[in-house]
Amino acid sequence: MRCFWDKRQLAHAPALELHNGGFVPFAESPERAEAVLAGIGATEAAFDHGEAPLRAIHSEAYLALLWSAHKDWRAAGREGDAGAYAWPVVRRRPLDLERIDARLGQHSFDASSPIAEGTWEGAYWSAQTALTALGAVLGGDKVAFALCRPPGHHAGADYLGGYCYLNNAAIAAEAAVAAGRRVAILDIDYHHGNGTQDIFYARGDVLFVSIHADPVMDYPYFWGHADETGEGAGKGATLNLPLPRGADLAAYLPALNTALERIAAFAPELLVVSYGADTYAGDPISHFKLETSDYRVLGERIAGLGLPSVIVMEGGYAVDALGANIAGFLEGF
Ligand code: Q9C
Ligand code: ZN
Repeated sequence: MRCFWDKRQLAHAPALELHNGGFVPFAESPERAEAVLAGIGATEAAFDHGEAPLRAIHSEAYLALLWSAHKDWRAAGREGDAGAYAWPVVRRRPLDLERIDARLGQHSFDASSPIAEGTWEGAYWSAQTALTALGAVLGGDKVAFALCRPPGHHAGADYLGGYCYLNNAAIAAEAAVAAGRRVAILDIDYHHGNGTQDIFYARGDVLFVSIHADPVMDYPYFWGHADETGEGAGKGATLNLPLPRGADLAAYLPALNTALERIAAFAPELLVVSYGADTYAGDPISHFKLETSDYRVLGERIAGLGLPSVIVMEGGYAVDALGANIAGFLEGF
């Protein structure tokens, strides 16, 4: 399988995140990418597709903020990484505010996704890596892997969160639609892919299916409940399959079968897989019980759809096991 990666993604390296009442080392570290590279072997560099595919998903105001936030933060006399501390949850108005703190609040849904000096560069090349993997599949490869970090599935059209800034999977999916393909997205990260869901929620032309920790118990809490099924033209084109904490392979496979049946019924021409290995039993921030050998099974089952597929990396924070957990999935696929 062709694997794509761009070392400019390493430029994104926030120092700390707010976690359970204190600041701890940022879990979505550059070392994650190094671990995956050691696990999967040779990679090909990303090709620059420019900003147009990013603008097809994200708003101008949001992209402008991502691009300038760290500079604006410094200009305001701040040290450390940029991040919001006030959010317009109660009083939402389309205000055109300039203050960096206001703009960060308008475009964030959590406080654990700092914007560091290299965040734009890292996120930009993460998205370009997904687009390059898509290009390989559009060019005739049956499957390609995009080693993307920062990840993307929590990022919406105009908001960041969950270590995500640009929604790599959505950007690739929309580029595939623009290339004339009927597209389904399968999200198997531990966490619900709220950003991807939001982006396609009112659209019937892209199917979004997610298996994740029940948001009654786990982040991102406010999305991913089973009764979220899409709206308007998108009614029925979102399927959420939440699982309880502690789910092992035996608990996971029935949900995967349901997901695959729905995808097959949608009859897509291309599949985007948001693959997070934070379903691993040893993951430090998650609560499923999949083992390294299980990822080969997941890869085999999803490949059984027989669809041209772009696999986009999302989470996975057990760095020592991450290389094997990604490589096993790709080998199974
Ligand atoms: N105390 C991805 O896997 N932190 N993002 C939760 C709970 C955010 C995970 C903190 C987890 C985001 C792509
Ligand atoms: Zn996750």
